[in-house]
Amino acid sequence: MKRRDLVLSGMAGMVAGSLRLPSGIFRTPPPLPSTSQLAWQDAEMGIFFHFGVNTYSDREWGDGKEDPATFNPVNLDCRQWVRAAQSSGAKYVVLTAKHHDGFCLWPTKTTKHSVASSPWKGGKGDVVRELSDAAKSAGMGLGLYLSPWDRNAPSYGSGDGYMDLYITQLTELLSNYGPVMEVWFDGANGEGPNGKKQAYDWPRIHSTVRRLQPKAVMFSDSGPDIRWNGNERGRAGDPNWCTVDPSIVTHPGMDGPHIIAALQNGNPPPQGTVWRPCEADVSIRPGWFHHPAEDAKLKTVEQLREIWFDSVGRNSNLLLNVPPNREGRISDADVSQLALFGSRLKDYWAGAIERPVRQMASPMDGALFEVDFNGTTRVGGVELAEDLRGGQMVSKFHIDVMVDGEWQQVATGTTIGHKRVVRFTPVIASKCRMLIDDAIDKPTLRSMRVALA
Ligand code: FUL
Repeated sequence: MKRRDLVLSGMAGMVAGSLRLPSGIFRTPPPLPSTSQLAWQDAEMGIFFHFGVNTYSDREWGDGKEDPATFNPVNLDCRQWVRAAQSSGAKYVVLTAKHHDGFCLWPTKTTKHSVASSPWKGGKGDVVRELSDAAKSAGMGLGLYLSPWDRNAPSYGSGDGYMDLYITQLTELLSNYGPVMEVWFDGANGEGPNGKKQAYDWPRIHSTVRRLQPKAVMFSDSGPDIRWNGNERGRAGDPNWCTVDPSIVTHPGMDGPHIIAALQNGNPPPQGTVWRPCEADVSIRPGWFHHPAEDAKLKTVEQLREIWFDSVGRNSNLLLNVPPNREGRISDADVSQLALFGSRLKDYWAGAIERPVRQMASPMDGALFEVDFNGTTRVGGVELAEDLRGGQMVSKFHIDVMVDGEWQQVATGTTIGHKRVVRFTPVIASKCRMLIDDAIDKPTLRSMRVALA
């Protein structure tokens, strides 16, 4: 959106003084995040655990005919999962409580196709309980994935009959395990055991979550609270708006280039009327479930770091899948990779220059935010963050550094949002500044830090 589209109000903005930055207001107020959405965006990174009968059958999609007797994680240790997750810097975990095969990792009353029919702990085990306890004591958020597609439930495809079962499962999960931060609805929707497809009653599903866990955010292609990023490579779009036009992706499972573009980029206001930031999911391994043949095919730490730059560094959360193995543990290779990834991220920001942002009047057509290094230093990247409480505003900016007393432009960017990281060829400089070239309305910068190189 261009400035000429704004209704100029003449009001003094957050960006003060003689600037010619848009000082307009919306005809209608901009979409704003809820407290839960903001808290979730601040969490930035989660670890996904795909675990279930597929772990034992060595498949990615079970057909629902798996024998529960195959499920036996003799050394299950969810505290080890959570420790591994934390070492990467992640703040929440998400478990496949039920994948498309219909096998439930908690002792549900709705079906025998669950841990209760397995030999694990004599049928008295409950993976959801163990993970929720481990996450709680580590201070991590808990997310639960409950696949709407169920290839085991005989009622699948029957309409209300299956919806009743699904709502009961959701009710069990959201009533018995303490606070749930995120509920993950997968877009995959195939046929059930009778060859029938099910029409999902999304309003009923959403209202159940709101009633039982009002603070949880709901993920799906179409939200309602957070959206899929449009690929399974963990890469967010550029630009990436937290706001969307909800009439484009109306339900999970839609496909086509304009759907993917909407998921990747969102839509700026005024077309974007709903706050629905994105989550980028990707697996550390080729598959989502653990397969021994993939033990040596982990993404490198360098690849993981690039994924972080292209997701968290582009106004998206990152949900990195690290699948537990048949023993019920995260394999050693994955554990080390997570820890190394976490420390590489810390290294990148070690010594970063982070001062209270100085907001200055600029002779140029934009707001100016400047950081003085108090001497010269070699720098190679900038992290910007908008204060989203007033909405997401910046649509174009550039970065200059001062070299030998002269400003040099080193990077340009589009949206900022929760976080935006831009990297540039390392340079020895004495100051760094960010200029906003275009914005929806008056932006407020939350922070700016400059990475040493
Ligand atoms: C997809 C599923 O079909 C995959 O098995 C996996 O769970 C992935 C995260 O979402 O839609």
